[in-house]
Amino acid sequence: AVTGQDRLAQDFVAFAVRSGVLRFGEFKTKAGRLSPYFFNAGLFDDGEKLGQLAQFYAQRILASGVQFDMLFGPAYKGIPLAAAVAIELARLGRNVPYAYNRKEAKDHGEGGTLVGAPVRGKVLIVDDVMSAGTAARESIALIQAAGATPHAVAIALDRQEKATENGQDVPWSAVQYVREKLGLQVCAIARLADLLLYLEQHAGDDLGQYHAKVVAYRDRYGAG
Ligand code: OMP
Repeated sequence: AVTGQDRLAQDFVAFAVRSGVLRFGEFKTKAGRLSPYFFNAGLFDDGEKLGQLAQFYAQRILASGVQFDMLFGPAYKGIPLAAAVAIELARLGRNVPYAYNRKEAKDHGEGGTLVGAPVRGKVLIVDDVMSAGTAARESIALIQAAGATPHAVAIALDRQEKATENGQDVPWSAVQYVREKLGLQVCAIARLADLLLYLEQHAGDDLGQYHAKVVAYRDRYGAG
């Protein structure tokens, strides 16, 4: 075994590749970068994959020791994630409330933009990927507006790349910013470093060719 290897992260990268969620080629990110890899959590698209994904999140969350009173899933992709993780945590004996937001406020019926349990206490945001951190900042603002404490973020993949501010690259990553400047705990099932280790260990097969491309991407856009 390689030192520093994180079993859960390696198993997760393998699962994401097998599921077609983690792909290699040429992709444009939200920040406009040309990336040799892309992680599309929307492709965990059947009950079995979603259930397995929830197990990875729940294991990472519980092993991290992070404190939380409830889960919050940001619209849209965070909604099934938070729901699935809530089910898995309950199955493991840790039943907590969960809530999510709508993108459009309703002006009839129950009204408002928040759905589910009342948002209070220490909130754990469950989201897919953190690149530049735009999505995380929106969730933090919503939780604060509800009078609760955004305490932590659980994500599947930390791309470990430079965040952008007003269209400019800054030297730190979104995860570093959320941790150090906003004071939230962040737990990621896997990081770019785990993905690189996975590619290194598959040097002999089809995926091996992408190792150098991902290294070049990290050298250009990687944080810290
Ligand atoms: P930020 O809001 O900038 O942190 O970017 C996170 C979002 O980028 C995700 O919610 C996705 O919409 C998208 N994304 C991925 O889903 N997977 C990737 O591998 C890369 C991105 C991205 O565009 O940076």
